[in-house]
Amino acid sequence: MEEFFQDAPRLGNPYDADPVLRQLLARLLGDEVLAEVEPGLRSLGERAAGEMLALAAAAEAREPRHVAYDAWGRRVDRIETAPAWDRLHAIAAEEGIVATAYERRHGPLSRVHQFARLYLFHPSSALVSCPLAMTDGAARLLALEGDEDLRARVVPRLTSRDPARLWTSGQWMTERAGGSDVGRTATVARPDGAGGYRLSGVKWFTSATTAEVALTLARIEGAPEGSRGLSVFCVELRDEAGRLRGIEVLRLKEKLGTRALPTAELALCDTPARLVGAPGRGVATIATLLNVTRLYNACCACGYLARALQLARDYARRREAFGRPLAAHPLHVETLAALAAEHAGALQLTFRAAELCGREETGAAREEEIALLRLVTPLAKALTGKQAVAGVSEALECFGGAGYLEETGLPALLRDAQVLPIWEGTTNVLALDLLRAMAKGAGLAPLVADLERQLAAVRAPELVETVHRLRQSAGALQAWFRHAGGDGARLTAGARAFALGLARAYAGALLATQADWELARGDGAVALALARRWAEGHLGAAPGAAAADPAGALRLVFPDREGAA
Ligand code: MFK
Repeated sequence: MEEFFQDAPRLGNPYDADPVLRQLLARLLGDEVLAEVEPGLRSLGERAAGEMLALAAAAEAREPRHVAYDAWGRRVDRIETAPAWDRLHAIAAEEGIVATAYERRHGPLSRVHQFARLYLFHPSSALVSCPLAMTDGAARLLALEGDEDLRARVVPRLTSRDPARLWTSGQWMTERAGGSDVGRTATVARPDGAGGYRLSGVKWFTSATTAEVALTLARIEGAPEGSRGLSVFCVELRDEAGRLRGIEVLRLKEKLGTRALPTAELALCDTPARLVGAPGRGVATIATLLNVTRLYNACCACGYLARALQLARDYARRREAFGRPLAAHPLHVETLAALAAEHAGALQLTFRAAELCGREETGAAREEEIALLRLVTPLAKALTGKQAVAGVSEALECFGGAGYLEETGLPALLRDAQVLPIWEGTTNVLALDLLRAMAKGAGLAPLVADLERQLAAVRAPELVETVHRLRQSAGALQAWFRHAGGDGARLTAGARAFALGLARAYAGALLATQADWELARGDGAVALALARRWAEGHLGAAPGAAAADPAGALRLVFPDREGAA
């Protein structure tokens, strides 16, 4: 009998392999702008499936190294990264992954164009997308709140297309006392007598410590405790000779994934820094940066879902089992169809946020769109982070044992996806962020109004039942909120299910809009199937009765009652 060897999956151009993306871009950008940007997207896709993929594998294979001392015993704290990682940074600059949003060639639509590029770039970037996220957020924050020097000297570098000029930025928020509970930040800022500050403290997680600048939080000496005593500072990490300025690298973190990305623990020892924004407004100020990185997070989650789906689809045609390719087994196809729906819903939600973000930052957004963006940002980050982990895990299963083998490169996808629900605010932090944003703003009104506007505009008779289901889902979530509204404990206990349910209902409305638009253009079979499938099986339920019983939950988690607070 002839020996059998299974073919590996092959990655074609991810732009060409993604009709859902192309149709979404056609709707958001319009045919003319899409025709203009398409050659660039296609060539980036080509790079992502070829040159970048090889570089990402090489970067993963040579993890960053912390060199604390030189041969003569001097403290140097060099972080050595793989040449392939450095090359991926250069490609990011050449491809304008950050710059596209700031050049604004397509006005408010520039963010949508940029996100399409990031989406293609990210899964082959070995997480260079992480420093880019922080760089973009820092550029936005400094452009809005930086002093004249930072705006004139640093922002152009953060948004440069020239690999030799591009600077990246870190975002140092996390300290030992808390990643989510930022108010416990212990770093102290002392005035240096010349208009600047000196920072002292320890930063527990700092991503991409190879950056040239970083934005960080610290408490000006004498400021009150808690988050209201914090301010944002800009640190330029190195002097002209390339030496770190009052920064010691304590160690690099050993992580489950994102292994090419140097994540360090740092001691700030009288580090020179500049105040950004108003003193004591640190959390509100850095939120500008956070909201950008949260959208990057969502876009990168979509990128992983797309990559997982693309590989699993290819493999389904190659792999034979029980006498037929996997693609001829209805149950396998059903599994991939569910994954395709998750991917499409994630994409709609994320690109709606990008569309709103682009409108906001170019001054084109109406007040209700700005309010909507504030709600959609945590929703998109929270839902897509969860979807990426579940979706990539599902895709790995489609490869059987091969999906569990390091050499196939597939496990790295899952390890890397696992960071997405964690950094930039966990799912629970984002669910609570949603509640706070609602309390501070006009409640759910901006989201409900937009959801209803989208559904009311759907014309295709094929979508009547879908629209009905989506209205029901949104209605049940609103009803839950109305009932739980006055009960703080019940509201917070149900916040996660509420947020994820809302995200799913809103994504469903966007899928219905997309399907309606494609049907009107003459060929919407796939979009229609995606919207229907989503409304039939991918909506969330309103938080159940269990969430109304925090004491019962406590008993369930700590049956011996010892852990109960
Ligand atoms: C591949 C993708 C790349 C991603 C790159 C990631 C690499 C970076 C790694 C990291 O740095 S991860 C660390 C990220 N850290 C977080 O995400 C922090 C998570 N914790 C929170 O978000 C908490 O909700 C928060 C710290 C904001 C809670 O602090 P507070 O002080 O209790 O917040 P509060 O009182 O709700 O808000 C203070 C002010 O900020 C309020 O404004 P006012 O003072 O005017 O009332 C809020 O409205 C405002 N604010 C808070 N969050 C906001 C916001 N404004 C706009 N947008 C937001 N998201």
